[in-house]
Amino acid sequence: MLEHLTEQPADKILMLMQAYKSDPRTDKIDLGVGVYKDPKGVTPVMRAVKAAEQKIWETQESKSYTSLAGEPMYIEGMIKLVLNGAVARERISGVTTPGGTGAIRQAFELIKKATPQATVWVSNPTWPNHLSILKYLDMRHTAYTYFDTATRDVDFDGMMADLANVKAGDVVLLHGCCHNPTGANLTLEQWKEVVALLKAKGAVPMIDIAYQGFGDGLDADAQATRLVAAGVDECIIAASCSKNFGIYRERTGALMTIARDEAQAKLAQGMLQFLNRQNFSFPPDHGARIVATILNDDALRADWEAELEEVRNTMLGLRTQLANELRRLTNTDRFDFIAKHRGMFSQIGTTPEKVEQMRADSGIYMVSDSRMNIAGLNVETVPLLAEAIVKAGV
Ligand code: PLP
Ligand code: TYF
Repeated sequence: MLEHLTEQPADKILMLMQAYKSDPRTDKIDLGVGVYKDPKGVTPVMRAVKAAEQKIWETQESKSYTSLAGEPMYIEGMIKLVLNGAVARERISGVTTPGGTGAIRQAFELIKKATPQATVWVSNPTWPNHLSILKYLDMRHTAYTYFDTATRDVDFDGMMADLANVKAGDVVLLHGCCHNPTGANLTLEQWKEVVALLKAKGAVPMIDIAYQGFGDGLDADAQATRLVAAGVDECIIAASCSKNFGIYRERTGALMTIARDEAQAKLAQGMLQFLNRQNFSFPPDHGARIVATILNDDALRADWEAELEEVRNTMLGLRTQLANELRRLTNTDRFDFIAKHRGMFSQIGTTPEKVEQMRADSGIYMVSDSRMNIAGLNVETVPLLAEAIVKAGV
């Protein structure tokens, strides 16, 4: 049997992680995989997460099964965190999923079940796993223009021109904030235009929100998602807690749908639970319980929000420092976009050859599409990166 298997394409981001590990240089700089690192290069367990785990350890009396949707306090907490009342509760359905990726996977399966002919539109570029899962599920998909490689901003005219071709029932996947890999995001005004277009076309927006709190703040980063959810009849939201709670390996996400009315929301809830049952039955609980514990305890929540703000501001500080350094070295404003981008990533817009040159010459690891993880830097390494960028002639 196993001899019939074929080798599958590897994930270039995960391959880069391995390459970095096996590089013997001590002054190498890891700007690859999207994991937050503090100035010492450590991905810390957040204080509120430790405290919540202790509370759970002290009070939990059973580890029996929860329910197919997972812990209700978690689902309610996530609905509030992401949507904060933007849509009537009875129109929302939700389940716990293994990470944001689990939510994306189940969302695609739900689309396939409901409207097998629908085309899923993804930004060009997008997170590689979006495409990989769509291909794996054999679903129709196509790309819409997103990034302008000259300005390193969103090519909004190009995006709207492409989205003018969506058909009723098509699904348009949008990054709720902190676009991965580019770092370039729509303004709220532009989001409003997208909502109006999708509504006019009868298309269904699907929001992937994996970095809430990493861009402009917890509420600011959810504004676009809330605007979309409130502005259309139906919507799908895949949320991840991996980054903003720093619980990557716990695999904690949520899939939510917004339906036209309560009756359709019940149908959707049934399908979400059915999909969980087919794929893994009960969703993982530990991470979801940590999140629910933090969101429902005033002191833990305040501490989590404070630490998340520290994380966000650290990345913003690094962005400003790098943009200033490049301004000084090049005597131009060509790299000012780095300070304008939001989230962990910026795509600096250069060739794979120049990315490779920076790796070979300076031990700088960024993804071949020239995406760098800002959190991989610190105050000391920013000038080294700036020099390497200039030396490579980016
Ligand atoms: N969506 C995007 C755009 C991401 O960058 C990630 C990152 O890991 C995810 C979803 C899913 O994250 P996870 O499955 O680790 O929660
Ligand atoms: O884009 C990133 O780097 C993060 C982490 O298969 C990640 O989203 C990367 C690749 C992958 C899973 C997660």
